[in-house]
This record gives sequence, C-alpha cells and structure tokens, in this order.
Amino acid sequence: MNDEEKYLFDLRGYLHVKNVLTPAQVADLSDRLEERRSNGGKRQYGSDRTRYPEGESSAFSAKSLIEWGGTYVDLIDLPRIAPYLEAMLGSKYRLDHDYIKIDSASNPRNLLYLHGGGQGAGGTMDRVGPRDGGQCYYRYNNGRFYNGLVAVGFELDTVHPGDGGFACVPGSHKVNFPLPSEWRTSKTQEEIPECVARVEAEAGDAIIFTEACAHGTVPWKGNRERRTIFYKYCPHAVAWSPCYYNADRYGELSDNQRDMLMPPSAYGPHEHTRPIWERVQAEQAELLQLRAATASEDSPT
Ligand SMILES: O=C(O)CCC(=O)C(=O)O
Repeated sequence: MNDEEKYLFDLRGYLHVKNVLTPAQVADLSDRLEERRSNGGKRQYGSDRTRYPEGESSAFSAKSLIEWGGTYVDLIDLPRIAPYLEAMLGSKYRLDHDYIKIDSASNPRNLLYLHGGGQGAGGTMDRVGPRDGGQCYYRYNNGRFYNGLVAVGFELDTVHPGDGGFACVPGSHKVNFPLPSEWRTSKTQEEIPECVARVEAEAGDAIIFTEACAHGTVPWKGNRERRTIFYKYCPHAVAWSPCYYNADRYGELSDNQRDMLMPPSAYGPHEHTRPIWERVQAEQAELLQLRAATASEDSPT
C-alpha cells in the first residue's frame, strides 16, 4: 500500500484497486458461480455466517464460497490484496465471512441502504453500527490503521457510469454525527443524496472498504447483472460473525490460509491456539462420524 493509497484510504474510507484478478481468475469464479446458479438460481451465495444452512446441524458449517474450490480458495489470501489487509488490519488478520451478491434491475431489494459506521455514521437504527458493540471501528494512531472489519469486493462484471454498484459517503468512517435518517434509504438513483460517491469498476477490480464508512449498493440500472464477491476480514482478536470456519471442510489449504480461517483470539494463530482449535476440529469430525454411524444403525434394513 503506497503513500497515495494510504492518503486516499484515510481520507475516504475505501480504495479502488484495479486489475486485481486476471481474466482467467474472473472466468473461473464466474463459471463456478454459474454452475451453481443453473441448479438453484439464488441471489446470494456464501453467507455472513450468522446462521447454519438449512437441514445441516453440525457446528462450524455455515455456508462459504470456499467450498466451491479453485479461485474461491485463492481469494482467501490473494498476494495482490494481502499488503492492503496487513496495512489496514495488522499482521495475522482473519477471514470473518464471505458471500456473493447479484444485482439486477428485477431484484425487488434494489435500493440503496446506507449502513456501517462504528462511530455513529450509521445512526441509531443501523444494523452494523451502534448495535455491533463498536466492532466496525476505524482509527489511525501512532503510524498505523485500526479497522474492525474490512471488506474486499471483487467485481466479476464491469460497472459502467449510471449502472449502479458500490457507493459510500466518503469520509464517514471518521464522522462524529449520525447519518441523517432521510439519507439512509434511496429507492431510485435520482433520490441519492449528493454526499454519496458512486464507484464504477472494471471486471477484475477490487473495492476495499472499511465497514466504518457508511456504504451500500446503488439501485441497479445496468443491462446486465452485477456479480460481486465479498471477502470480509477482521484483526485476529475480533469477530463480526458468530459462526467460525472449520478449515477441514475446504480440501487442501496452505498454512497461511488455515491460519486465516481460525476463530478470533488475542493470540491469533499461535502455538497456544493452534492445538486448541485442532482439537475442536477433531471433535467435530468424530461427532460427524458417530452421527453417521448411528443414522445407519437406525435406518430400516
Ligand atoms: O454492493 C456493494 O458493493 C456494497 C455491499 C454492501 O453494502 C456490503 O457488503 O455491506
């Protein structure tokens, strides 16, 4: 992260980083998504890890895009993105949750809902503001950034002027007053307050933003869909989601990727914490085996 980028991130609360993904990576992410859509057709995949998938009862099993393999695994720890996350979160940050959002003109929830802001930017009714216990904070102190939650939005489709897409109130991560309530929701692009910046991007670009900045999605008017993948990161001691990853669920991962899926603790990934979590995962595996064995004993022959 160079000096210009540090200046802009501190000033505005987001950064637009161009050409993060190669065309081959975009194609792989897109193909894996479309394969699922052809069988299901949902608008959102992955999850904010606030609930278990329906019908599945094992702990640490909330939905994740990482299950899809390929580039979805690589996104956990992308070399182009890692230096930004390290500057914004400190070393040993963790992946907290991930999901894909699909914008289209026919989506009934096609409105701008400004949210975010641990310093009151989101106002008293905000979903991730005052009620989050101050988790979505932003600060710069003694030569380093402090953020409670940093989102990386990877664009799979080009967002042209007037289409819609990511928007925020630049600088609101440092504001001392709540967002005026009449600015919170805009049903059309025409209603959007002037202080909101709309960010156009090319397929393969990433928009990195602190959740302390009031942000949302501009009502979509583009001819095609906008498909955006979000990977959201916390410092190692902090969590937004109540549900943690189980690194055993996603096939082969690098040591660094496994560390980044660890649950939060003051130690982060460490000789004290790794054996604790390995034990939890082993117990999970044993539980699943026992359940499967019991189910087969119970099933009528
Ligand atoms: O559409 C966008 O890029 C913004 C998404 C958003 O509001 C969020 O991830 O919290």
